[in-house]
Amino acid sequence: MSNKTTTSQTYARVHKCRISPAIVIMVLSFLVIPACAQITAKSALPENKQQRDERMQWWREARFGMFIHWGVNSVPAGTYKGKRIPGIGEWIMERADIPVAEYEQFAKQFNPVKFNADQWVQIARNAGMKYIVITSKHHDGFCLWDSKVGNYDIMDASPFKRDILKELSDSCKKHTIRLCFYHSIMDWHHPDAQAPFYPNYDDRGERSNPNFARYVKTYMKPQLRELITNYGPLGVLWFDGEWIKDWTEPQGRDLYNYVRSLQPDIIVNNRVGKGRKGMQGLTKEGYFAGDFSTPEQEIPPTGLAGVDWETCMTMNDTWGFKSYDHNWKSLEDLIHKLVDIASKGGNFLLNVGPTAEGIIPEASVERLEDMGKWMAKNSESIYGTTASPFEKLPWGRCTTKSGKLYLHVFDWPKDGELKVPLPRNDVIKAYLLAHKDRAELLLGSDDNGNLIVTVPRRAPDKVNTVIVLEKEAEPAVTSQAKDGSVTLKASNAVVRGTNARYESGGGKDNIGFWTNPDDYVIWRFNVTKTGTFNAEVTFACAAGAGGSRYVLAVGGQELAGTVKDTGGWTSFVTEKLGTVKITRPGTYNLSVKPKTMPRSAVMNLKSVTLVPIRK
Ligand code: FHN
Repeated sequence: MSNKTTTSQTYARVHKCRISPAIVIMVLSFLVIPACAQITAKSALPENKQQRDERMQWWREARFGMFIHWGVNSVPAGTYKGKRIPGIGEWIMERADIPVAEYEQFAKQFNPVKFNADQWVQIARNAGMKYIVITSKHHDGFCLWDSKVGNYDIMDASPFKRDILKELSDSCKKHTIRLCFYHSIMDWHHPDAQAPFYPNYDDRGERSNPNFARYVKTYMKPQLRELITNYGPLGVLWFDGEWIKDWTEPQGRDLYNYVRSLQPDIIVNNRVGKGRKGMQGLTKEGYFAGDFSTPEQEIPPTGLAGVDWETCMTMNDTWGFKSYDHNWKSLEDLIHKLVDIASKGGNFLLNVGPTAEGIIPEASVERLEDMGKWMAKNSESIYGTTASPFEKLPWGRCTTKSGKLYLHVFDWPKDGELKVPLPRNDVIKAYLLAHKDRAELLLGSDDNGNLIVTVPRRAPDKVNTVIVLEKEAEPAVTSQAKDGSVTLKASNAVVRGTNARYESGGGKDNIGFWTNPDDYVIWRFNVTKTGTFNAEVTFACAAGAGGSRYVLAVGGQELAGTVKDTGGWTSFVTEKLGTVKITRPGTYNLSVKPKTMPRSAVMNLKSVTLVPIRK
């Protein structure tokens, strides 16, 4: 029997083998198991925070990936029977109401002889992309690999007869790019899935297929096993099409655990289950399967602390190739989007839609090459960075990495002065990231002590010039004691400024040499038990050296103090300055800043203690 079987036979063959009584029992057991499986699936792969952080690390540091939407839909390329079909190209089967048997004719024409996996991988790599997510199977059901589970694939249903995913897998290994697969849960070709819904293959979740569970068990899961075991290890499994009625959260959880049981360190997006909130893509409150959120064609308005998310976006208006869609985003727009997303702590998955010949459109290649040129000089400000500490910046965005702030200047200051809402003393030095010798830029401050960076008159890079601020080290975080108190010792403080410094020995264990009133002291501490606290300052001051006024600031509250003589630089006394309220658990900064220094020095500061007031 030739393998050129018709659709129903393609899958029926799989089905027919079940008629025997053993099969019946097996099917019944299958129906029973799922319920409990889902329950057990919930805890099939316990993982603590550290293990999860290790699994997610490469992905979080990568920040930039290539999405590839490719398949049979690139043959009609947006036109059907001479008519241009509106909307995204990969939906032509649904949008033009093309019957399965007719659509299969396009598969017979899908022969991408110009496909070159190395070339594609190089294009991604040179653009600065760290991973590739390709559509192993999109909604139209066509599979880009040699599947032994079904015949609607590149080997059996098209004249190409080369395993595209195999060639990509080999190339990604060669060029150290992570290969990831997009996989559609919705399937407009499979008789047990949405094929019977013709012409409304995607009825937005109205209709149900009584055999859908069989599609999941005998087709989708076995194909996922093929993809993970024969083409892996994979970076991410990027599910989609989960909005159909026949797909449920428990099935999503089960599939999540099934996939991770095949490759424990794989990462799975939040479209494996029903947790996604529409195109905004964030995961709903509550327990939903999936490792990261997936905003589509949009960027969250603000950073999302502690949330793993990735915006996927087209370079024109379609994911799959459309011969007449030339509405390409500009290079400036694409770089600004990459930076905007990184500044909010997210990843950018930028799409290409290759032609039916296997060519990535020139307009995409050009833009990726130019993005690569920018990344070649500035990728330090993208890879491994975290979200900006600033709400909004009028001239651009900011990304951070240990002790460094990367200021991404989109709108260059005409007066050559870049204003940064940051205390001048928090910054050691500033330089242009892409400048060959990283010459230091002049630092100043405005009347409020906020930083002003003097920059060249003309923007070195008109799209986005990155200025690096090397920050003073951040203080180590002090934890709250069991009794709820917080003791901030001088040894844990960080001094901002020139003269004051920590000194120890000879009765000293304090911040001393405080002869510059611009110098100030900072601590960082963590609170789990909130409440009202007495703020107590332990200090010493030699006779006649007192009188300096200072401010203790924490959590948006300020307490004023005046240093009195204590009789010697090591005669420490503790003084209650006042009370402060800490209403929310979290990590806080506390600073002690002089306002005046009438004598030669401010004080020797030993510690600040926050003592909880018992109700
Ligand atoms: O329907 C798909 C669409 O074709 C494309 O794959 C995008 C990419 O994220 N996802 C779905 C629409 O949300």
